[in-house]
Amino acid sequence: MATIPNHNENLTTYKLVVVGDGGVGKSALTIQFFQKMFVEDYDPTIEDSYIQHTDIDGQWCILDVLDTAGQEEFSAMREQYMRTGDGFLIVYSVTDKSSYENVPQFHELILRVKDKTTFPMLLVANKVDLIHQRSITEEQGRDMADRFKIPYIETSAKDPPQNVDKGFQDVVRLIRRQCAPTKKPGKPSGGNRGSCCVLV
Ligand SMILES: Nc1nc2c(ncn2[C@@H]2O[C@H](COP(=O)(O)OP(=O)(O)OP(=O)(O)O)[C@@H](O)[C@H]2O)c(=O)[nH]1
Ligand SMILES: [Mg+2]
Repeated sequence: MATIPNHNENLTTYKLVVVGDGGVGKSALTIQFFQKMFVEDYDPTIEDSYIQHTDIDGQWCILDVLDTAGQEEFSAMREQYMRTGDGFLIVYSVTDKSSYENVPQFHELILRVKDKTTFPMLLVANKVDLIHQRSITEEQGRDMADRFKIPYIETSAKDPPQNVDKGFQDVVRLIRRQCAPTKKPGKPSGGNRGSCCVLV
């Protein structure tokens, strides 16, 4: 059984932002992760946020996830929410070619807003359960991720979920890795326990 987290402890908060075109499954993934259910209906999001204590690799933390609007009419809000993110899931649907083609726009905007050449983010190819409607192959997805030097994951928010928890957890791992103290030669590895940067 998992240890009950001590709420008085100074837990690290990770702010994750889920971006991507409208209808690719950002809300379905987020709701599957937080509420363990699949939302069948499409109800376009304006902006929703979810917060939860969670144990990732034996370290408790607070996950604060912003599920954003993919629809073009809300695109003016993008820079604002990107400023707040510690890590990003860039989601496209393997059944929707234009959502794949729009990935570079999200990637570029994140780097521009953060004024960085790299930032913790994960390319998420969602709806892989829809095998017969698939128009973007795994190879195309991996090529895009390699081009941006970011990790790639294939997911399905539909029951039974595939890689949903791993997607969110992997972004936290990327943030932690970025924050981990560099190992000095001759010194024992301290890993990234007791993270060097509290992101709250
Ligand atoms: N089969 C299948 N359907 C999915 C999956 N993920 C989402 N959907 C469906 O796709 C539709 C759109 O999903 P949403 O999660 O609302 O999409 P969104 O990216 O949040 O869209 P916006 O809020 O407009 O940006 C819904 O009908 C979902 O049930 C998936 O992995 N597999
Ligand atoms: Mg949504």
